[in-house]
Amino acid sequence: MRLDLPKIYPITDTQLSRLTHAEQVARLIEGGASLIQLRDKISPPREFYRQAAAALQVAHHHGARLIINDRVDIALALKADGVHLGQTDFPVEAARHLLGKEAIIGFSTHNAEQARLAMALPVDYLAFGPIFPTRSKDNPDPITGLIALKKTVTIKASLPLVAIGGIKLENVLEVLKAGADAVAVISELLADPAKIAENMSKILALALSLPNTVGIT
Ligand code: TZP
Ligand code: MG
Repeated sequence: MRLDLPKIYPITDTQLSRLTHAEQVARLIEGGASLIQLRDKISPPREFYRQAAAALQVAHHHGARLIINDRVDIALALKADGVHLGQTDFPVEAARHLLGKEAIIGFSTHNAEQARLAMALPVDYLAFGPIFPTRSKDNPDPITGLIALKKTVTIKASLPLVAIGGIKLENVLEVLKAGADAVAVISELLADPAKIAENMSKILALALSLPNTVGIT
């Protein structure tokens, strides 16, 4: 069944926010987030596991879903809602085998050809980007821009597509109008930790103001 993605898909970043994953999750949920990805490129696995366990408790207590970036083992051990994998990460077929058919598996793509090839994989959504310049990822792929996004939207057919990279209040509507089903956001939500809930709720309200998004959160 096609995954129904919320319009705004926040991703945590402990370096940027200076908050634990659980604290970020709590504030994002307060702002209306219902699907959140935990991303941690610096903590040792033991620490990421510990923090992910706490974040998952918060998320599930509020009926929100949590996706773990990269670490299939952590997702499996904690019964998280799914994993997000990149082009050179753990193979998505093997992740599906380990996590089962109910798990949400997201897969990063950076050009139309990668998105086309991903159609044959056992994944539930595609990420596509970076759409705009971003400082939240080391060695990002080349910027795709909106034209490549529009082209990819026409070929991806059956899978929901999440646009990522440099998405902010000021450009979220053009990204959604270009055909993205959802947008993933880091810095616009987390750069000011005191305003995480407020910024989440602002960008969600804006995304939901588009006519075809009514009723989908
Ligand atoms: N993958 C492509 S761009 C990106 C990731 C993880 C970072 C997006 O962060 P921001 O701050 O919303 O540009
Ligand atoms: Mg990865």
